[in-house]
Amino acid sequence: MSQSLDAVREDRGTTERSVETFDIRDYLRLDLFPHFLCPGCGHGIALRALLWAVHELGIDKDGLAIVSGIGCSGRTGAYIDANTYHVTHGRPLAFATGLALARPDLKVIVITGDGDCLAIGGNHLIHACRRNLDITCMMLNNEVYGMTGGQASPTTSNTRYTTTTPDGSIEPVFDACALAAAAGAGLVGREVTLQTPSLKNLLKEAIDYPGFGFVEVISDCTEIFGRKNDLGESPEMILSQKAGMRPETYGRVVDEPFRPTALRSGVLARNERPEYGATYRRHAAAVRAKAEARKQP
Ligand SMILES: Cc1ncc(C[n+]2csc(CCOP(=O)(O)OP(=O)(O)O)c2C)c(N)n1
Repeated sequence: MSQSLDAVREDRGTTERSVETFDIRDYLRLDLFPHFLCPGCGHGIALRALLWAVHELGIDKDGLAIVSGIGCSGRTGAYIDANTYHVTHGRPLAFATGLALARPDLKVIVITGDGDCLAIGGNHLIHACRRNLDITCMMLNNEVYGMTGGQASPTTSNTRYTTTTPDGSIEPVFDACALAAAAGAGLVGREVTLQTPSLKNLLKEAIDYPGFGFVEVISDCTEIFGRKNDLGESPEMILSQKAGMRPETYGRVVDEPFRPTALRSGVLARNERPEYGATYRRHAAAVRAKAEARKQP
């Protein structure tokens, strides 16, 4: 057994939060373990990166609100020992919008999947980006509807086999980051799970950003998608995802909306503009003041 977090801090004589003091168990509902993810699923790595980012930012668990939709991706939220809301399929951003407006004191983080966020929830995504409300959205892209047995999603790559594309998918895919940037998200980025420290840093930047931060995590569904497409085990899948990335130094620009092959990683777009919650509260205060003034004799 490793030392408790407090004991480690005491040893170091510091409250600084770093990788040495990060014990993921401090952020998990261990009574829910064993978890339900398949061996090799990338979603667990993304969850670790997210909690590591939360730890390094020093976010108090009581002040953290995790909102997730339905899917293997959404289910990961249930394991986090914080305020968690597991809402209907496709709606975590709609729920999070209300929560962030009503409780600006909370750090609101959405965990969603490519199906949850881009298919049934696509409408909510573009409007969340448009508003630029202070929410972080971590979208786990495994190219498939994992939880329901492997149907095609809006990010299923061309020619890939799924239960709904038995002869190979022929639909063009969404580039989620291009979509989010075009719809006005304040900060947009992408990372593969293999680069866990980089993913953690990207998530830190998105969480810290006062506005809508969208992070696409290239995850892997080894058991269903990988098996059906003969992509090997998790290590092979993760390595080929990394090999498919273009280095960030190619430019901090988003890809074509319908990407042909490779993707870029890192921070891909910044769209600095006012955060909607503050604008909303100022507007509401002005409306209230006007109403009060009208009441005066
Ligand atoms: C209204 C509604 N429609 C459909 C479903 C069935 N359903 C559950 S999860 C899911 C897809 C999830 O896929 P994704 O968001 O990519 O997450 P993953 O499981 O791959 O992590 C679907 C279609 C549902 N639960 N509710």
